[in-house]
Amino acid sequence: MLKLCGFAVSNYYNKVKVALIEKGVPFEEEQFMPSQDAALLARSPMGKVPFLDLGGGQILTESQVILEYLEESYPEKPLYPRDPVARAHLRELITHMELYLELVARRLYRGAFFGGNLSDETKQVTKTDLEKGVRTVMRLAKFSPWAAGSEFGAADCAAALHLPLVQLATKTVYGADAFGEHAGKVEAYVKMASERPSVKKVNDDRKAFMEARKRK
Ligand SMILES: N[C@@H](CCC(=O)N[C@@H](CS)C(=O)NCC(=O)O)C(=O)O
Repeated sequence: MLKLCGFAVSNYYNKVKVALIEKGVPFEEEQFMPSQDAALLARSPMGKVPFLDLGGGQILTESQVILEYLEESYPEKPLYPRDPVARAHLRELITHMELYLELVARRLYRGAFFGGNLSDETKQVTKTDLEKGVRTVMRLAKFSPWAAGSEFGAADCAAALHLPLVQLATKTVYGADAFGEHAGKVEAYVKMASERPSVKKVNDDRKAFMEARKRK
């Protein structure tokens, strides 16, 4: 059986978990925290999570690579449209969302979630970069009602996990949502997505993980 490795607070781990649940693919989970330990590096060369253990010594890293593998291996419940142009646009949206929004907002996570210090320069440069990321994502996303159109798909596996994190980080650091005038639209989308059983499951698992951590 496929084994999804990582931990329940990781948005990239949860992106893959939502895809597995949506596609109805059986899987197990094994907890790994990101690190530079040799044991993890032997499985995940950057020491990141998630990674997917396919069995037989085959391991895949990088959430988007894993999503594409799942789509090709389990096509019965597709998360991508058939039309090549629509497929490409969906991939384009995910790429922009991750490169220009989530990865940029990630610079704030240490300060927003772990009590670390952020320099004024980091805050300022990140704010400017986030404005560009928000502009590009709002131009490419449809939210009609799902991120790439009328069907829940791979873009939602990413958006449902990344967008609320970007909102939370920016509200915490700047006291204002990076989505600015689009904040209400994004919030409505996130709320709708969070009612979907796959997304609800990963959100519940994340809360349980965090509660268990607090008790330790
Ligand atoms: N591009 C990677 C990003 C994964 C990622 O950054 N995961 C975080 C946890 S949410 C991590 O492992 N961070 C540790 C690190 O960056 O060294 C993917 O899509 O899988």
